[in-house]
Amino acid sequence: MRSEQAKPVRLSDYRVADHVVKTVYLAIVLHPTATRVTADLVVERHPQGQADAPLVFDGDGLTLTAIAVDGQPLAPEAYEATAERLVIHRPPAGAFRLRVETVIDPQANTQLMGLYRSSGTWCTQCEAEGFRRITYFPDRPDVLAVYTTRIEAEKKTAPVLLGNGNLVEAGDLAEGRHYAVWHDPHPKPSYLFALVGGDLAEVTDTFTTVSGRVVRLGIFVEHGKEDRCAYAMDALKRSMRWDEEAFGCEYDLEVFNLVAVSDFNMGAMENKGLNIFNDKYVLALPDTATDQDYAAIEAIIAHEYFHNWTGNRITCRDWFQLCLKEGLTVFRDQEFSGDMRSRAVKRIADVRLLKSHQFAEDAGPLSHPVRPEIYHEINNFYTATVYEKGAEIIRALKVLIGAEAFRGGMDLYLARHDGDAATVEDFIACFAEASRRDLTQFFLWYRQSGTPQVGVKTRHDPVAGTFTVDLAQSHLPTPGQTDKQPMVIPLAFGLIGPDGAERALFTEEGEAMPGVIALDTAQRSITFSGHPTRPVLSINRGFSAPVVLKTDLTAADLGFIARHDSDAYNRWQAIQTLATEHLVAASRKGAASVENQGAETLAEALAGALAEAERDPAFAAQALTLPSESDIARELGSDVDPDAVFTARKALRQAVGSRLDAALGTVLARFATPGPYAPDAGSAGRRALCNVALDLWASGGAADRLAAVAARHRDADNMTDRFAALAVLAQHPGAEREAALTAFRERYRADALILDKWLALQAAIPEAGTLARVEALLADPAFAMTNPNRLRALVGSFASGNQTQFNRPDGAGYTFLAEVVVETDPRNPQVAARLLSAFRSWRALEPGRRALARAALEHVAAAATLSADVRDIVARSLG
Ligand code: B3K
Ligand code: ZN
Repeated sequence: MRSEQAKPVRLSDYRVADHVVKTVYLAIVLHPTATRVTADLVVERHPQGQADAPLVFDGDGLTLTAIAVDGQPLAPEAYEATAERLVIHRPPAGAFRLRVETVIDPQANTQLMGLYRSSGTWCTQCEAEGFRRITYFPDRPDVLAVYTTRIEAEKKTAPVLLGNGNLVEAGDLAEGRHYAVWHDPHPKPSYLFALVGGDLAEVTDTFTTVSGRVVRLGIFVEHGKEDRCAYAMDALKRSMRWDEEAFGCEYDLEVFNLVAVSDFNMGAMENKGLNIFNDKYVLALPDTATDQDYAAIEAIIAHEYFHNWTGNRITCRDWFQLCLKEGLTVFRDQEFSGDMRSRAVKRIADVRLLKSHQFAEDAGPLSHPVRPEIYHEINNFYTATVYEKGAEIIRALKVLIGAEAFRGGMDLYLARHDGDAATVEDFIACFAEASRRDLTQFFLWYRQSGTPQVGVKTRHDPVAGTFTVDLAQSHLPTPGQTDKQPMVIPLAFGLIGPDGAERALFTEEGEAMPGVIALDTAQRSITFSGHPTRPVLSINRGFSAPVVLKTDLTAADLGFIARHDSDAYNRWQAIQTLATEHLVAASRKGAASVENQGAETLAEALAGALAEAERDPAFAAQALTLPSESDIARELGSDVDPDAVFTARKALRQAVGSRLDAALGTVLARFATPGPYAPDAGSAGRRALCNVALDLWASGGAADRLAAVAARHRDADNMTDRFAALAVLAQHPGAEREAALTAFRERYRADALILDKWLALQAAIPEAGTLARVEALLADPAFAMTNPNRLRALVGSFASGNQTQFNRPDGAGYTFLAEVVVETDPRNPQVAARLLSAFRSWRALEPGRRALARAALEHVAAAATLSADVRDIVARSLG
């Protein structure tokens, strides 16, 4: 625990390691408090490293018990070993064998980095810098070695012993002990190392790869949870097939194991051949998981699996290149889910997430480039920007160069860099080559932070029959970046005639034009010919570029797009824009009337979406979901009053609900899913539509509706419907709500993951009593301060999911979060830092709340000791 801000790491300082490790033999004797780790390493000087350099390996909290070079114990003056570093002053010039022995205490490891215990199971998390908490090592992603791991443990406590790669040997030992040896033939960086030891149940299956190799698949879970693994296994097999078909990526080991643990700092981890998961993203049964949970399981199983190529076979040269594996792998998992489900609906869900998380991050003090150039703590860069914007850039690249050149670039990248620790430059060079284009300007997407703004104006000349689109891009300053250059922004677009039909695109000179404008200058005008009548411009179709659009489209144009656009994404966006414009105006005025023209058009558009629900219920559900309070706050940009936003949104929900009352009632009856629960996208879409309709129907109607919602809650035969009805009840204070919450708690008392939903829901109630409720829940046996899932469910939902109560005008929400962060930090800095980033939009608040938020951040900054993680977030937030 360091209190001072440590020296930053800079991309420009990159140089190769002086000493690299070629092979690793790790012998690990598992013990709750004194696990012995013997590392036998083959070490070499890097040909480009500094000659005569001492050997310097990383450590973190380590105790050295023995050290030998080429079989000879080292004299004490020949080396120096601290908790944080191992230095051998004069290592041999040629290759040599180094043996290092350390003893570590997994039980005391509350950071959940390195080797730790979760419900008695030994497991590891090494990305980004956790391997150095197991043994001294050049713990950086550009040192690739072949690993063999021998794990030994008491057979009773750890009958299951798992490592990376293939099992090569296993057997019994004296005194009730046993061992297993795993060998991974693929050279890998230390962050992909993993082991697991514990008493777990196994669910098995097999997968035959495209070339006919049979891979043994295993999912390991707590005993009694075996029946909750079927969906994860199915998702895994579909992922394996899809990656062969879509990207030509075949699996490369004899086994693929996946372990679910209940204490985990994030979603999951792509360790080679041994993915470790937060159990939340593995376990699912109709009665325990919602449709959203099923979709998240499918996406995360796929994501980690896809890392086998984009991340593991080709890894990152340094942590600045994190988006090289994360952005690309998110793009791949999005494409996978799009193929498994509805493409348009998946795209809408992804853009919602991008805007709510990444746009918000990019508009505040934590904004950073997709490829940062400086960091104090790398764990704080696993952000929406690196992941989600990183994926958007790749999608934009595909729009810019076309699907064929994109696939050519991917093929080239996978072939050329297999086995490498690569850079973003290496990646983009493959696409430049495949598309024969200069992508220098495109690279600015990786270097410039902030969300570009694109202004769009249109002019119609009925006499000349021309239609002109004037485009302008602008870039707001972001931390450390004041002057920005114009970027290349690929905008997919189309022109729609008054009959609703797509018009052919011709330039003024009469030449055919493609449906993509690459806006690569600050301003640009394009004139189209052949338009005696005014067409309507549909631009940034499919959200082809991650920008904020400001168009001069009228409410009537938006209503027209909502009805006629061939691009489903823009049909949805048009409705959202209408709703957002109304809500922004209502939040500013403090008025919530829906009497202006835009509101009328919005109501018609929503009615239209509802009338079309038959064709695509999931799309209708998205259309009926109004922008969130944080979406509205982001649009407001400054002087945000969360109470005014809430009031405006609530009024609109009520108005929509009462206006569409009859249609909503029909939907509820008509789209009920018949028969037993199935998690497929079609059934999930029907449920989503019913549940958003239920919310509006209850908001718009009389109070006696709640009894009907409560009955729906009670009678539901699956978690999706049961929880959705509970969420509606949660919005309405009264006896129904409290009774339902109590019954839910009782019904699922033994199921921590379900009680997380119960905690999260209560933390999000938009009422003045919520903070007291959250504080009381801290003492509920369902909650545990030490478990990241519980903390995220209760405190994370309150801070990030409850705009009015976290931002209480008296500042008590801020004080509460600051205190939880200070309390959590010594135990788990990563989770504490993540919770603290709920302050990311504090500067956009109205002055009173802004001052209180600043005071809470300063309170954190003043804590006696802070981790590097929290210190970094607090420093940048106040910065
Ligand atoms: N690569 C991991 C994230 C590791 C986070 C370390 N703080 C999961 C993923 O993105 O697939
Ligand atoms: Zn990832």
